[in-house]
Amino acid sequence: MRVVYTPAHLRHDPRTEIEQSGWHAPWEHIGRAEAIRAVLTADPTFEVVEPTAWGLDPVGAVHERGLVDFLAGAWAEYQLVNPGTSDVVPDVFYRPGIRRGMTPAVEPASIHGRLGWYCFETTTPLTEGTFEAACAAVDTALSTATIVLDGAPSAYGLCRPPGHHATTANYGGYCFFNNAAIAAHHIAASTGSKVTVLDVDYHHGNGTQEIFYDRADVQYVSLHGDPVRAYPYTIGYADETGTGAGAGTNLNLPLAARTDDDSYLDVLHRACTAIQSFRPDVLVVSLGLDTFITDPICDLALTADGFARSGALVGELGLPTVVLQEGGYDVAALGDNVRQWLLGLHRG
Ligand code: OKP
Ligand code: ZN
Repeated sequence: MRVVYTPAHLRHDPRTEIEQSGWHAPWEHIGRAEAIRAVLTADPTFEVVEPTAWGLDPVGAVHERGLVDFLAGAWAEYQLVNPGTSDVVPDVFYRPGIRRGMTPAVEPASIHGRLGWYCFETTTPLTEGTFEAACAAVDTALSTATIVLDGAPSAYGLCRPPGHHATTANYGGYCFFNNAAIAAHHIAASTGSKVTVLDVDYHHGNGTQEIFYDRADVQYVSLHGDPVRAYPYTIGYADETGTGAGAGTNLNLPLAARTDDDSYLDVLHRACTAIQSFRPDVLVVSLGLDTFITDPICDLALTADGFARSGALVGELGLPTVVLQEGGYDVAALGDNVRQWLLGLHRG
């Protein structure tokens, strides 16, 4: 199986994460992707290849122009007013309530206002090379999709930074551009086929859901920690099923804390049944391993065997499958967990 990887991810190198009223070393860091690469490189089942460059057109097909332009220039613009800063985060967020009863706000002129206009939370710093790394993650996703469109049964893109929290117009949740959504849209638009995005990251992929919520040609199916207790809290509920032409094409399957392999596989089976009813031509998997039993920021209880069984169940769908990396924060286990999932897919 081909693995698409580029060292360009190293350019997104945050030092801090502001979370739960404190700050600490970031959970999402360069060591995650390097750990996965090390494990896959050591297994002859996998062949590591570099992505090709796609430019910004496929990004602009999914994201608002304003977000793309902002991310392209924000770090340099911020340095002009706050020289020497390394992790750039907003200190103000735009909330519609602040102008209740008035005309809606327009994008502010100030870099400080623009940070809070485009970013929705505090854990996603911009660093000097973040934009280049985010573009390389998109290149990785599109190159992985191309391997599958060219006939491989499956391929894996080691995307970093991850993508599924990035919406049409906003970034956050460690995500800048929505790699999986850009790949899914590219596949659907360039081939005229139907695509399912199956999101197995612990966190609900609010960005992917939002991007495809009114579309009939892309189904979104997600298993995730119930937003009653889990990030992103305000989206990811079971009654969110799609709108307009996309009515019925969104399926959220929220999970209880400590969900184990067997209960998880039951829910994944339901997800697969819904995918079969949609009859997609291609499957894109947002692969997060933060459902692991010892993940430091999540509360499910999957094991390596659960990942192998999950991959195999998805493989039994028999669909051309583009697997793209999202989360997973137990770095000591992350590489082998990815490997187990992919070997399961390969077998299934
Ligand atoms: C990215 B991915 C909760 C704070 C959550 C952001 C989590 C982003 C996860 N204490 N901070 O879906 O793995
Ligand atoms: Zn996650």
